[in-house]
Amino acid sequence: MSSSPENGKSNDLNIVDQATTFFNSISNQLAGDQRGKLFGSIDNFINYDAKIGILGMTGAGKSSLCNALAGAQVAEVGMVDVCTRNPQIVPLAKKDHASLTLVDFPGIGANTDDWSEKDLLELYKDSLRYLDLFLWVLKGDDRTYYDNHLNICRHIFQQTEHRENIPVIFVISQIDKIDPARHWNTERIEPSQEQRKNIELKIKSVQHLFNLPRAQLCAISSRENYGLVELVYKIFTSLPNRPTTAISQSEIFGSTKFTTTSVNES
Ligand SMILES: Nc1nc2c(ncn2[C@@H]2O[C@H](COP(=O)(O)OP(=O)(O)OP(=O)(O)O)[C@@H](O)[C@H]2O)c(=O)[nH]1
Ligand SMILES: [Mg+2]
Repeated sequence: MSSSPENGKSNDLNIVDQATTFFNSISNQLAGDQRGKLFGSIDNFINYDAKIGILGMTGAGKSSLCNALAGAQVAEVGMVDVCTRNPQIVPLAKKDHASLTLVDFPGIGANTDDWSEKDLLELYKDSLRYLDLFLWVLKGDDRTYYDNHLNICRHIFQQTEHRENIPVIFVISQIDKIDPARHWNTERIEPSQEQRKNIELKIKSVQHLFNLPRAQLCAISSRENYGLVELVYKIFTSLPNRPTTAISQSEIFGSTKFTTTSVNES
């Protein structure tokens, strides 16, 4: 797994400066007008149709993240059982010469009738051919995933026959549940001081485990709409300058294994 800077726009100081100025001018909550302002600016950052994959173990919060970014219930969320059955295409933003599309993948470990673990790993590996950026989602309040998770993640991203440098952002999700969970500051919609300390410890432990630069990590809560603006900043500054493949979106997503949804803001 390599970091994005060699590959993505993080190398391009103008883009980073521009993004920093832009993001400093907006509030931290991704809501209402803000979403339009943010995604309406994509053509300042890219000039192609970017495809962003959301990958990770089942229950990590991938579909919830899609919904939070889209500001609408575009993806089904499973409260108890495995949920996403097929990769789902979520068009997030579109300008004349640029667009952002999310691909919400079924989670690893799901073992459904639709996908065996082997097929799912193949589906993930195949996505290295066409996705421009990956979000690998890890559940923030999980303690036991590490060994298996790490192996699977490495297995997928060390497919150098497809790609030299793979832009991946590791998203630590559901951080409102990090202990002491009941201390979440509901008024300010942010973690309490005690939670912040534990979130920082979690970030450091994932950073160490996956051997990542801090810039490739983000801590979010989709439920509380927290950390999403920072995540979008990282997405914009990590997307490569050029698309990964010249194959059109309709060709890639035309196959029956993908389902498409449209975003109607709620
Ligand atoms: N408290 C809290 N719960 C969350 C958050 N994000 C997701 N969840 C819950 O976590 C559970 C799983 O969420 P999903 O979004 O369906 O997870 P997934 O990764 O898409 O799961 P699969 O489709 O099975 O791979 C659901 O009960 C969600 O409500 C969050 O930010 N905070
Ligand atoms: Mg899902």
